[in-house]
Amino acid sequence: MIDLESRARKFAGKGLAELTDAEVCRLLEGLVRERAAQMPTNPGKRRLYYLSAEFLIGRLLATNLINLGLYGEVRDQLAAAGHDINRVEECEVEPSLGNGGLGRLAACFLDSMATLGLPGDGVGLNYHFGLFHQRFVDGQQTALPDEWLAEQAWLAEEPTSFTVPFADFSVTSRLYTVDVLGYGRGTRNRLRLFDLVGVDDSLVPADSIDFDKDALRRNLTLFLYPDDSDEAGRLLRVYQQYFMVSNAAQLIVAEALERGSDLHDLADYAVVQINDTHPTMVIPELIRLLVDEHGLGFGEAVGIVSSMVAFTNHTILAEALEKWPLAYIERVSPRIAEVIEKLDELVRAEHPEPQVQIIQDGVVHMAHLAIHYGFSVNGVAELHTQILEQTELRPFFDLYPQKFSNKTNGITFRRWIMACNPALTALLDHTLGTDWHRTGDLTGLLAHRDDEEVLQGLAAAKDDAKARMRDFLWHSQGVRVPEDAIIDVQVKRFHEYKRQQMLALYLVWKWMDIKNGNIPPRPITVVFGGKAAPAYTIAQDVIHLVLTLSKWIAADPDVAPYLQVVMVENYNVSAAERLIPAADISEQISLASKEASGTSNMKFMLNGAVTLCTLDGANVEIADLVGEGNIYTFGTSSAEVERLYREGAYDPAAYYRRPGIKLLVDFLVNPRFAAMGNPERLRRLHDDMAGHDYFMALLDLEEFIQAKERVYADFEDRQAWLRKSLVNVAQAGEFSSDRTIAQYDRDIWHLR
Ligand code: 26Q
Repeated sequence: MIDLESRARKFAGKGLAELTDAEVCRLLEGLVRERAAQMPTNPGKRRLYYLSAEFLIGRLLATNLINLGLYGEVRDQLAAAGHDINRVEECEVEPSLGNGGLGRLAACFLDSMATLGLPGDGVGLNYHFGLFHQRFVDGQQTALPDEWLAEQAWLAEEPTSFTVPFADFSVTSRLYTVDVLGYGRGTRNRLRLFDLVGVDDSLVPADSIDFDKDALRRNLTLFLYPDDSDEAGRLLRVYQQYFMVSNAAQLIVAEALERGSDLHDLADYAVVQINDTHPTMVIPELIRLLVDEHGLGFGEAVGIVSSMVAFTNHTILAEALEKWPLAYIERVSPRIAEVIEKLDELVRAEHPEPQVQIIQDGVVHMAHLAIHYGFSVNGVAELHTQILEQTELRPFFDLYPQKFSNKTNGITFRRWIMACNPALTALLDHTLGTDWHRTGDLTGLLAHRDDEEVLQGLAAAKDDAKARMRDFLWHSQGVRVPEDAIIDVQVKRFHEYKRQQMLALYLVWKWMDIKNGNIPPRPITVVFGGKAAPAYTIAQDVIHLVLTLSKWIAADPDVAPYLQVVMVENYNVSAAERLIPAADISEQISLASKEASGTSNMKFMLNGAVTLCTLDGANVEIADLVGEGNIYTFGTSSAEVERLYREGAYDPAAYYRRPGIKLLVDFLVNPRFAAMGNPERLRRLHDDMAGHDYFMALLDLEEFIQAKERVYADFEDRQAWLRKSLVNVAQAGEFSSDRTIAQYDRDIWHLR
């Protein structure tokens, strides 16, 4: 039992009812911290260190209360004192310490490791400014600094501190900890974030994200990278990465020593999972420490480290694979450059094939380093892993087939249904009991596919989520959404391969169709959300197109009652928690072969949305699970897309010339439309789509339009739709990150 009333008196000298929502929030944060402090960390000789440049943890109050088993009690006591717990939750700043999928995955994994009682901590950087805050000005994205640190409540300063030696200076670090509480477990893990002593927040101005990239002694942990577009920025990124991995390596060694390791047996004490290539330099750094600081022989050190480090790949886009000039690494740390050169020589001696070398033309291929000197390589969905093995990393798979495996991504159910969708959670609890909170098993729902009460319950839960979303959109964006609208959502980073531009072209088509008198049976609201890297011009242009379309349609009285386009400003984890539960349709329309997995697809499915997708990433597995009648797939297969690239056989101009397509693309340069936006941006996007279209949006456009019309029509058979929705929820258990983490442990980490 907790007594919030007496806690309030102690905390602020007034009753619970007298506190502001913000004060209640502080009170509850204190309660959580107090409970966490009493919990022991998960025990185990071999500990997992999950190294990641990003941990997109989102707000923590609600999920921490859920994991402590206190949420219901707190909600009820607050309600009795006149406080709405949702309003209280909104008083917390969101830590946006990640860009998107990769960072959010790391956060879900932390929750699952703690829930399974595995001894595993996250290790990363304590960015003073998280992912930029997005604002729309004149129909365009502007980027503002995200100053989250001043108001956060979860970081605790630790006595731990290390010296990180750079080429011509050294810096001191300081460790901060965020407790990670397992669901109903009584133990905890930690997210451990290193900060730079002497970091200078004043380098970042209030109104822009430009700062002095050369002030290295003062900026190493200032800023989370949204891209790597300029030279000074790229070099800073290497400094930042080395700062991260040097701290991580020193921590790993120090803790192993403390627990009795003689370092020859370090691999019995620690296993390191690296989240994409960003922390790859932990390999040479661990070797450096073992050799230079602890006197081990080079060969032995290489052997030890190679049996400790496992690598997850998250991308098949060639341009996103990290390659750093050796000269950069030399400037950051000559010793690390030297270790990498030695590792490269060892590879050369053994494997002469040029395509598997670590250093090629003076450039270090980070993934190659990680594969040769790690013991495990995994992809994040079945199709993705298959493409890695058969195409992208084929020469490596031929060398080391035993290192490769698939670990399909997952999401934590505590946040992505229990915290964000109370009505659906209550329905599932009522129908199935609460075992699914831990097992993730929702297949019991299948027995209810013809159960009228459950189907109506699903409809009511969706209505509840939609009401919450409307409230959110009204209060945060000033947008009104009709009560009976179909909610059709595409939320993710703006990137050409994700093809938001294809959905925008569909909207042009739909606008024309309604203009022609084809009135939809109910209003359709299409919701976009996402940020574009500030230096990624075409992605900015696509955002601009969406914003301009939104304005254009809203201004057309013939169409506005039936079609609405909402572009949510500053899409982040908190916005996702409001939008995803409300969705009827989940847009997962990447060019097949390009999306490694996707994880929002899993969140939407769990919340009862029906997926409209290409057979890409984990969509393929979703389609297998729910079966043909419960998902809409369209578009060119990944094998065919790969062939088109290989043979240079895609000709966008040929598609552009088709009359139906030309009409839509040319709408971007229609003088009346262009006058509503920025003609230069729209012209550039038009020309790119018509003549270049690297990610083949026009290739699948016609099929996409047909599929969308089918989905909207099918939505009107309410009974049949609810059944599809039920099957999606029922089969979502496969995508619990508890399942994913159990597989990492079983196949890679062997923690217990
Ligand atoms: C690299 C170099 C310099 C600066 C920045 C970066 C950088 C930063 C972030 C490169 C990549 C990222 C993020 C990648 C990412 O989020 N990938 C997504 O990972 C998800 C989890 O596995 C998958 O579901 C998505 O399919 C994949 O796109």
